[in-house]
Amino acid sequence: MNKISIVGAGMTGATAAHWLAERELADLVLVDIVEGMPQGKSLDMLQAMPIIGKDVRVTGANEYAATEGSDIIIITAGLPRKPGMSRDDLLSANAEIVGRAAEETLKHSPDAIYIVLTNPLDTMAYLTLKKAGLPRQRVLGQAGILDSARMRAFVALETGVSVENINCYVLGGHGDEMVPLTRHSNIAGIPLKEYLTADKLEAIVARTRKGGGEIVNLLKTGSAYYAPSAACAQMAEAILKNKHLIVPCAAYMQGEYGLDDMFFGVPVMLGRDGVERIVEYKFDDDEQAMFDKSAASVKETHEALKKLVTL
Ligand code: TXD
Repeated sequence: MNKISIVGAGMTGATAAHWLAERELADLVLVDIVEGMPQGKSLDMLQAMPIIGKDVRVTGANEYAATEGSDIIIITAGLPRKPGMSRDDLLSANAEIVGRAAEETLKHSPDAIYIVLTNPLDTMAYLTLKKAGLPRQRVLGQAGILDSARMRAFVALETGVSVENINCYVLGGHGDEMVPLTRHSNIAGIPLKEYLTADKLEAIVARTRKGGGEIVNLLKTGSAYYAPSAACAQMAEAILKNKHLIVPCAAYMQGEYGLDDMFFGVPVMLGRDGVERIVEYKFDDDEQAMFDKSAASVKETHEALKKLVTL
């Protein structure tokens, strides 16, 4: 059986475990600093397995030793946003937490592939890669599947067509400057622009960009977790089943799209080795301008990180 360890057993981490257990992909370990909480949640989840008929062992711990020999490490430890906060406001607190999680887990699982969720996402993935000194194949950030799913859900609400027929691609950094590619998005192969008026499409794009903030404002005490953790489970499945699935993920750029030494949301082919390939779209001028703006914003957060920690 494969093994997946999740560092941070809060809303996103525990819900990721839930989705992963449903997929019967791997034994699961939840790690958190709160005493008893990961143990309690995992025991509860373990007791759900006979009911849903999945042979998955779920354990909880406060120590990293429990993550020994993991195939995948998911990092969701850290603070979430509260109303009025941007993802970048979380930088200094989360950098310390994620840096330590990356270093400690690597000691016990030298071959693991990392999926990072903690915000500010692109920069926390960058930190993980640098702190752990890993090749780029083995570090991914989750953002693009979620941002694209938000757009898909809004298009489904507007058109009444099955979510399965709706293909949307949102690239770029995981922030308000993200890049929804309406020209590449379609419903069963028909361009979105033929289904929706320009106004409707624009409203969907705007709601997608602020999709996370809309939920933060409703919840008031935290941020979204069902959809982010479902996205994370999809990535883990693509890796463990060696699916060669192309999905938007944050990956380390080495010249692709003209970007270097930074994480950014691009279409990535996922397989057993992690990042197998980065797919390059051809952009028109407007798309390129959005892409550049988003990249500049992510670069800025990377630079802020470098002032805080030695990488
Ligand atoms: O799509 C995405 N990338 C995201 C990102 C979508 C949802 C949430 N996203 C980010 O993940 C969010 O902005 C936060 O930075 C993290 C965690 O969000 P979550 O909503 O799960 O926050 P919680 O419920 O507060 O859980 C965080 C847990 C909590 O149980 C803490 O005790 C724990 O992290 N924590 C730690 N665990 C282990 N080790 C350390 N040092 C630690 N510090 C805090």
